[in-house]
Amino acid sequence: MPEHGRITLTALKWVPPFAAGQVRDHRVRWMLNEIGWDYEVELIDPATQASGAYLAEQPFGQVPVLRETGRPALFETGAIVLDLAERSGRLWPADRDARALVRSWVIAALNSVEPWLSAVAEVDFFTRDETLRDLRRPGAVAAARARLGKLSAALGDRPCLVADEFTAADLMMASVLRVAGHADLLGAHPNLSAYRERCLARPAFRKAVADQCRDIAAHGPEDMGWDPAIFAGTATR
Ligand SMILES: N[C@@H](CCC(=O)N[C@@H](CS)C(=O)NCC(=O)O)C(=O)O
Repeated sequence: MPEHGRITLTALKWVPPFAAGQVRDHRVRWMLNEIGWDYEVELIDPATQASGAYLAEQPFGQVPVLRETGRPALFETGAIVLDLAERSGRLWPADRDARALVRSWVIAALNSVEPWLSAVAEVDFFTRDETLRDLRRPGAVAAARARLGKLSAALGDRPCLVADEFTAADLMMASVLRVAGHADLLGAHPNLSAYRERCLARPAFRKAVADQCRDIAAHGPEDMGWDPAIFAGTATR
């Protein structure tokens, strides 16, 4: 029996340059690269995202979806990464209690850390009104820094979040710690910065981001059905 069926991952055909390398399918690419399972990528556009067939796989029309022959299509990066870890036994501790902690940390990354960092990114990248931005930014940054302070204390001087080995928990947390990476939110916590850099130095991560950026660079806003004038001066090719 082969270890897995034929795998296809969905990703966006194009995003503006600030988002290239950040789109969440990189997490699943990273995990698949760590495991060494082959996969194909289907690049999609808003028309596909809005189609009934895609919404039946991903109720919110987002990427990524992981399709595998003989299995239901999976969505939500946390669920996909945990599923791949469990099935492959990679980035997945042998000890049952350690595995329970990996689940806790994957969910903590997505539920207790990412929203605070996303709030800063949301202000910086998507709030056009300068007055509103100036009003909201200090609070968002302070809240993110407070949350990262707690994470820094929890990590302490350990190399990884669970069991002193790189697990799916570290993959997800390091990916989350890239959100709002432009804002130097980790500056006050050298242990967190070093942790993030250690995790992101892994070849499987570098390949995931390089592959995503290559796919995006091969397309433009017109491939998403968007007016290129809106993105004038930002095209990546
Ligand atoms: N919670 C979801 C979030 C997925 C998500 O936000 N995907 C974004 C790209 S990073 C997306 O598809 N955005 C396009 C859209 O919402 O139309 C997950 O972790 O899989």
